Amino acid sequence: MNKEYSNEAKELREAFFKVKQDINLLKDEIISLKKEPIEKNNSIKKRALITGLTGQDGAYLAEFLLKKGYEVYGMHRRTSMEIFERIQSLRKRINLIDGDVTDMGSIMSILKEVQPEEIYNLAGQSFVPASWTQPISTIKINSLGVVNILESIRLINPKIKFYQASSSEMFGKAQEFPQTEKTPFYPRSPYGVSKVFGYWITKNYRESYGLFACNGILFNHESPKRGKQFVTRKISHSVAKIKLGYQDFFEIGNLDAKRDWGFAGDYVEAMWLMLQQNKPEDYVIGTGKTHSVRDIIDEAFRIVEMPITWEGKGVNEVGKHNGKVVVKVSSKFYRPAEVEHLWANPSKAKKELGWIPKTNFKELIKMMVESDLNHLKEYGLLESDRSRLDINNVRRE
Ligand code: G4F
Repeated sequence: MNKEYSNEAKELREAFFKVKQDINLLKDEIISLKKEPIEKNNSIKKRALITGLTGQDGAYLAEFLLKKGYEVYGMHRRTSMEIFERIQSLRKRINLIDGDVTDMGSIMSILKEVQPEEIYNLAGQSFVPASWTQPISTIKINSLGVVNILESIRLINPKIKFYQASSSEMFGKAQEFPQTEKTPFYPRSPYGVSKVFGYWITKNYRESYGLFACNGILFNHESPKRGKQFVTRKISHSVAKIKLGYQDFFEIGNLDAKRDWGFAGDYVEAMWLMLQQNKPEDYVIGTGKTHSVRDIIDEAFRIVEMPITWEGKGVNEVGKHNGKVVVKVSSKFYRPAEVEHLWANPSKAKKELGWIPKTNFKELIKMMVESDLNHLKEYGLLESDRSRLDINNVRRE
């Protein structure tokens, strides 16, 4: 594990692991097809368009809709480096289309060409801290992107059903606990503000033009496919690296922020259910339970049998295992304005959609930590992982 490699050897090793990864993904695809055959559906295949296909939710939703027998079209923004990691095993079954929600012309052409019955708008700048450094582009994608799609639907085919990925970040400095569809919004970041616009314009097009347009107000939803900058995955990946000796400690921000954390795989079903109702409505989707960032860290270390204790206060607080520091608080990860506590009341979704989350908090963290452990054991710490790390924090391989 702790070996030095020449550049050539490093490249060969990466290429070898890439091939190994592709073979495993193919195996997974065959297993999943055997285990869960496409539901028999005698009617003509429904066609769905997903924007933001390459993100965590896009990947789970595409998989879900394929199992339901849909023809799935995935819109993605062309970048110099194509990122299809999360949908690798589904790629052959999805129709990929280049498009950009900030460019209305591109959406109109796609709607004409694909003629979808349902559109799931999952495209977005979803990392809250980035919305302070890039507020304008966040608003272009998260706010103007929504009205571009709604206008395209109105002009091309107002019968298309539309799902908008709204967010619990809109509640921000929450005005009541737990939060329902009626709780007033108080966003605390440019991200939250951009999502409030997306929410209202969706509701407005429903009320103005009779579009079948729904807001799913999703609370935090996580999985092994979550980006490593989000706190749950940052913790699961860091704890797995510490357990395997790749890293000594990791740094974290506000330990006491509380969220209602659920499993993304469960939440995509709720998105689909919203578009299958007789009437378009908005729904809060969450588990109804909250945990702090500290709870996630405690649980993740418990899973790898390295229980920790906490010492100190504020930015001087540390988490120790057997007297050795494994977690350090750093103000670097504090936000200009924090959302301290979000807690969902998903009763309406339960009553009207018949939706309930299947995965609890402990199962979610276990799934994420085990996935990171298994991946690291199989492929080691790849250069692609290393480039995203704080190098001072990592022991050389
Ligand atoms: O994992 P987070 O970055 O997610 P956040 O900001 O709650 O947003 C996520 O959920 C929203 C739904 O409510 C989505 F709309 C949004 O797109 C995204 O998916 O941070 C969660 C909490 C925050 O309070 C943050 O301050 O964890 C706290 N935190 C503490 N230390 C940290 C860290 N967050 C990150 N990302 N990194 C840290 O080191």
